[in-house]
Amino acid sequence: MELVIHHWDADGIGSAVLWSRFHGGTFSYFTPEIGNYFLSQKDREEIQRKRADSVVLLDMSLPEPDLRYLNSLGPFTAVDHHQGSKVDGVRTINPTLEGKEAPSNTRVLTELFSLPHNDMEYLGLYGDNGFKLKEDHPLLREIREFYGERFHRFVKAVKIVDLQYKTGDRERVYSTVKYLLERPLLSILEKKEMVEVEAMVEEEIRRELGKVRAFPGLNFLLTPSKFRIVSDLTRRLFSQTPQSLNLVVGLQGEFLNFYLRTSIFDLSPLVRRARALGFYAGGKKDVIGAVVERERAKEYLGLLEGFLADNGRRFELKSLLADLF
Ligand SMILES: [Mn+2]
Repeated sequence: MELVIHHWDADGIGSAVLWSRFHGGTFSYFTPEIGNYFLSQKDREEIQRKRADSVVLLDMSLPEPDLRYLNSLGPFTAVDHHQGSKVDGVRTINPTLEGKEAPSNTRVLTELFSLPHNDMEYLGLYGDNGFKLKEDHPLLREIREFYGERFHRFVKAVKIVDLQYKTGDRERVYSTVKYLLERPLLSILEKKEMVEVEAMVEEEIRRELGKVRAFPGLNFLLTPSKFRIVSDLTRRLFSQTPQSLNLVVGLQGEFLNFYLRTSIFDLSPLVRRARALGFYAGGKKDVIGAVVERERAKEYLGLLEGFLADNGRRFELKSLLADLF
């Protein structure tokens, strides 16, 4: 049995399908705890229990120690298109590391296997890029040409596939891989169990938004939801109050998921500072997201408070989360 470890989003799901279809054989599927771009101790135990003959990692840039760990289990290959560093001794296929264009991992696999253009390729391509492609972008034109009058149904199907992980339920992600191994992408629109997720996620977002605490210059929400909607919640708040700090904290097992969005100053120095301190953080100018071990939550909040103070805004963030400590 080969263990396919893949990202939980549309590109990761499409990649898992392409990989197993092309190679044939028996596969088991695994995605790290949703929201974590690393392997937790629990993840490692589950992977080890599977006793796979070989392991492949698709569409996920894991930290070097995790790559070394997977490599130590037996034959291991990583296929990816994210920025990252090449780890010596780990078989890696990643055109991005060679400075080549790779808009999705499903496209990397399609080219690697010399396949004709296909549904899974476009699932990943649109899942990763669709929302940011301008009307006249060549990729978008290519997809429109491929689907013709079915284009709108395609877009909807990608959205449905991509939404499954938002429930926080990995089983839904695995079911989607299995479904797509057997049936065409667009048929997912007739599958009630898949389509219902859209309304479930929307309802959860609305319910959680009702709990936001508004302070002068700050919107704060601590959400216990098992849904992976912290970034969506932050984006919704930001769209209403871009001039405030919009901070959402999600409870995620033994971790806390922090998201901060604002337009009042550039957050990218904060992203760099957080990473330098060893936090799993990412983001850009107007957003920073981080997954933080509970024991380091105070330290992370201290970092935020310090950065905000340097920019002339004083907030007592630690007191907002006092219940957790
Ligand atoms: Mn991807």
